[in-house]
Amino acid sequence: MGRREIAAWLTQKWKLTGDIHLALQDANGNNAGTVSVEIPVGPALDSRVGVQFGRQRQKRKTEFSENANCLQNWLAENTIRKGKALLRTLWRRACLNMLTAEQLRHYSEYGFVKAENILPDDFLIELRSRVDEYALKRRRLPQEMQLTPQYRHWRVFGKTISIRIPLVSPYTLRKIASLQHDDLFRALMFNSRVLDPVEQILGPDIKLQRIDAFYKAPRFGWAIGVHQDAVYWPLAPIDTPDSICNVFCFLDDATENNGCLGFLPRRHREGPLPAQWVDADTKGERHVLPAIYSDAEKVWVPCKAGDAVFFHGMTPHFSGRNRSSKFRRAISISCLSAKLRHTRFTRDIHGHDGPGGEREYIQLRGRSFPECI
Ligand SMILES: O=C(O)CCC(=O)C(=O)O
Repeated sequence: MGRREIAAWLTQKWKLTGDIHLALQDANGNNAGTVSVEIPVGPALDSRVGVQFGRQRQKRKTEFSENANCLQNWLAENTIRKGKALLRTLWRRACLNMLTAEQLRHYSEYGFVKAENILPDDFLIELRSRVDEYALKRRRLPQEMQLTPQYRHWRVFGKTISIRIPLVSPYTLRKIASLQHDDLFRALMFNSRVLDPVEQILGPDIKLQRIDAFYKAPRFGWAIGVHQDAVYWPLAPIDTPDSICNVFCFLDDATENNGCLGFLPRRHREGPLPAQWVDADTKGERHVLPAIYSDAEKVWVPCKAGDAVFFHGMTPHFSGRNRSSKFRRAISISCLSAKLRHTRFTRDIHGHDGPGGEREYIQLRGRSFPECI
């Protein structure tokens, strides 16, 4: 394996796990120290970053044992110089994960913020082809995952008729649910590029509410009405600044013409907004009453493929129809503070009955707490 391949391997490892630890050996196979990078996480950037290089006890040697020989040759030339250069590169990339102070202020004030280029091109290609394999039924769908078709509704003589469009092709697909059962999407939901900003917002203890893919088919993909995600979830509190953060990662360019997201800025601070139940994208959705906002308030957030929008679980959001000739695909990852509690019953907090069962939430980072989710 040449240097180029090693670099590719390191990049791949970085991409999937967000960190790198190399155990070094000299030409005789003896421990020559470790190179490790701890990726900066959380708001206390300066104090949490640790970059080490030195003759320390060997760490996690098994992680690169299959590449030991080539790494050994490569690093033996000038371990320290190359190791430090590697760390500098990784360090710069690590810092790219973080939201700036201005972005954090934007999130806190408006309830959302866009972050550009969080997913590198090669990862995007893999993610797109994986969702398409499921959408085209070319990959076996784990039984815990579901393909959800679009609904259509018609008013006939004062009654709503809802038709679930058969899932004949990706053109009728709306959602691929529970992507945590797929290895690539697991890698995405644990990736530092996603979780470092989330940790800046929610703090170090994070759990997963859901990770789903959302399709909007060319011409056919419907608009999504103004709604607040967290009101559906039997959790509390849902409206503190550090309770719930959604990460909406775009796999395709998204504009107003093909279904980018839009938001009602600042309204995440107002708790559950008055809403009505409607049959829309699915049967029975809770849409914010049009009477309480104006179209002038709406802010559209066009994104490029690889960009993500981080938004609070209570931020009212929506998306338009796909009027273009191309698919708009996106992955939505909803993250929870591990300090939230089960309410068991959504009526307690939102004034309506909803599914309130307790369930396990996957730990994405940090610790869990007694009496909490
Ligand atoms: O796919 C979309 O455009 C929006 C999906 C969404 O807002 C949601 O499921 O909460």
